[in-house]
Amino acid sequence: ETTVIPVRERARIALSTARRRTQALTDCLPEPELTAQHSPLMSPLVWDMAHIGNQEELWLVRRAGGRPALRPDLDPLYDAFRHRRADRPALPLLRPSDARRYLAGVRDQALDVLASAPDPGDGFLFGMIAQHEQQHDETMLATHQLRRGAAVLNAPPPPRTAPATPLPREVLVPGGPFTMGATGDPWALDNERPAHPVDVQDFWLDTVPVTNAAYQEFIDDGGYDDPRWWQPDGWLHRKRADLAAPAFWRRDGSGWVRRRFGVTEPVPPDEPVLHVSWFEADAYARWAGRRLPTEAEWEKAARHDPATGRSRRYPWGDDAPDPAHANLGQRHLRPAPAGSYPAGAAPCGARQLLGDVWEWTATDFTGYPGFAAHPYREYSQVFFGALHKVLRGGSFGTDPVACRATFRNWDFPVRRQIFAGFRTCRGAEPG
Ligand code: AVJ
Ligand code: FE
Repeated sequence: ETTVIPVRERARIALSTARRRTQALTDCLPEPELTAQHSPLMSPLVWDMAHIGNQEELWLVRRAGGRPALRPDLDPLYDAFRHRRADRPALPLLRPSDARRYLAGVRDQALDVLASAPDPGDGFLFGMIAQHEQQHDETMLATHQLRRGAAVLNAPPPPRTAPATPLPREVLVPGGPFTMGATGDPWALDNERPAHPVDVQDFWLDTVPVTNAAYQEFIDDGGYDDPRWWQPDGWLHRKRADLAAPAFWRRDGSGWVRRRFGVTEPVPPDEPVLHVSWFEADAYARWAGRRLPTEAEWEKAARHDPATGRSRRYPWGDDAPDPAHANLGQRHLRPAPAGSYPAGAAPCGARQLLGDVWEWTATDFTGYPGFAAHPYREYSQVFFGALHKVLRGGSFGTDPVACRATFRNWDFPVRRQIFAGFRTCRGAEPG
């Protein structure tokens, strides 16, 4: 049974949910921590705050509402293409109190536009802006992970729903065509479109993401010191960056500890590995005699229903995610043990495809056949090409509004500050 929420209501809820999260991530820090740059990879949090407001002003107040600009003077400061992240602290940015006032003023107008629109249609621009704010909220959560100093965020651990008896190591995803890309999801973004058929061969996919324990075997086996496992670029990067373990890990006697949101703790063996680059994921897979799934393989595993031939919206069906399906929405500040969330399993039997950790795929980020930028080239199109690898599935830091089996994320193959892990696969012998 599904309840149909009217578009206006759905948009209002999505916007206010995002705003509560933005506030939770910024109200917990004193002003100097909001204006500081915690890592050259990240903007100061106060830049994310006003950038969220500026995008909302551009797309909801000016574009959707046709209303005059509130603060046109802010456009160049908060244009992500104008200044690199490392240069942003030196800009004459709004102070935190002014950024909060700006966010609130824009929101008042945006909600008024929503309420007074003669016909909200499918509410795409409102959905896009709610997703944009939530994407920055995940980025701000990564900034929290990078910052030094005592913990300020707190959340309960995920519930223990991992099975007592071990799951099969891998599941078979049957070959044949399936529909890739958004099918009837009005808030799907431009890079998820258009839906198109893709043929995928039979393959065996890890039932769960690669765990810390499995990843430690790669470390213990000298995986970081053996160029056989690494792509040439990856090996160069491994040398130059002196990689020896996932980010935030440190040796402690005979074992490992990790820093997680300001707390140092033993690395939990049964959790999906987190904060590894694409190069590390790719090297692990080769060491294991396997490979990363392509993006199409990942999506087929996550949504193809062999019983009906249909592509689902989520691994478990079309119903919106609830807390039993997946570890999403910053309810917990860590992945759940591998094998958790039986209610979120895909038809092929794979678990935790959505939530917990983003999963690196083998595929470069490109447009689907017939791609059309919408509503602006700078969301996706300018990132197409061999420089970025696709990630799928969302993490514990991803809000459900910005997570579905078609959602595509991307990053450079060296990046580790995002909440990324991976799973591996291998081809199946035909017959
Ligand atoms: C889709 C996460 C790669 O953060 O660069 C935010 C999302 N785009 N503002 C990013 C985004 C514009 C984007 N990612
Ligand atoms: Fe942005």
